[in-house]
Amino acid sequence: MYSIEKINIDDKKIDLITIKNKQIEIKLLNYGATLVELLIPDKNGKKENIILTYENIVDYMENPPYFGATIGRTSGRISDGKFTLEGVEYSLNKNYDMNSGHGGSEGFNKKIWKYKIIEQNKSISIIFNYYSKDMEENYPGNLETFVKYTLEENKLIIEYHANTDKTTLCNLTNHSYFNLSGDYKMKIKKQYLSLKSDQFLELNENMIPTGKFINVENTPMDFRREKVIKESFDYDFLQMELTNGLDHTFLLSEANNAITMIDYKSGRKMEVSTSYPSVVIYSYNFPDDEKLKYGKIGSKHDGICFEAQYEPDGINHENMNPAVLKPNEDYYERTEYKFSIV
Ligand code: G6D
Repeated sequence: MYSIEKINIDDKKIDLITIKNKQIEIKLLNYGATLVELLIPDKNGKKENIILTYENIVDYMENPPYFGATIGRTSGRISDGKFTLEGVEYSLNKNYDMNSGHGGSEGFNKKIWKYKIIEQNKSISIIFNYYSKDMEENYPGNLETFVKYTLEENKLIIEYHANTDKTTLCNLTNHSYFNLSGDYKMKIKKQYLSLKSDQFLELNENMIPTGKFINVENTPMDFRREKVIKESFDYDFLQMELTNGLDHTFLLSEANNAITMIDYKSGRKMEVSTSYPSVVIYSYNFPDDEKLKYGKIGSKHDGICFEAQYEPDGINHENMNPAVLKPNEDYYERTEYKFSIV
């Protein structure tokens, strides 16, 4: 089932699309191919929202924390906004201090995407499509991008497809902030996380990977055994002082159920599987009084992002995935969120 609400914001024609099956309901915007709400039942069958949502749709036009947005062409920071491809140096717009971040000043999160909805026997999907022109934000190549959200029983699946006519960078992700308590009744600190990752990337003071892979053993970054998230915040650890919380790239040792988050109070469990080699975990470390739904004001650690992707700034490091897409190659990545009750 689906429905569409038309909203005019200045000269922009925005659609708010609701899609649901028996277990899950999502709301999306064609602006930024953004996930606005994600409702799933708790242990008593009560459906509530498990991602951070702005009270007013108009706030998605700027959206500094990138709530629910599709990030492109590249997720995370590119050091100094510079990279070299096939001998040519490119300079991106620097919208993150001295760096470029999340696709530049006007990333894919600020574009109006075309879309179509496909209803099948056991699933319902929405496919968003955006054509990014050669040298948009100073990235080379015309890039045709598709982001497909599918509801299938107790799963939300996000698939990314892209093609280019010139060698370029491509690293697409979704930037939803999860909080399984439902309508964010409780901070994420009291929720549990396990992560199949043995190593994370060290960051320098500008939040760019130094190129060093650190073993998680004996650090607060060790989530190999399930633990309450607060345990990691309570630790004195320079890497987390730098970022005011979690804002790090973890290399995944296993694709299947790589991330598990549980809220024992509501009984909600989310398992994330992905084809991407890593995930950036960001714990909403710098809220800015965002006006959230249910009359709340966004505050530190109200939500946590699991941005499955290639390592940010990989193009500038020999030992990382560069996230380069060549003509005649098909970019295809898939991240699945499976919901159940514990
Ligand atoms: C990303 O890693 C980054 C953060 O540093 C940033 O501030 C946030 O998006 C909005 O996850």
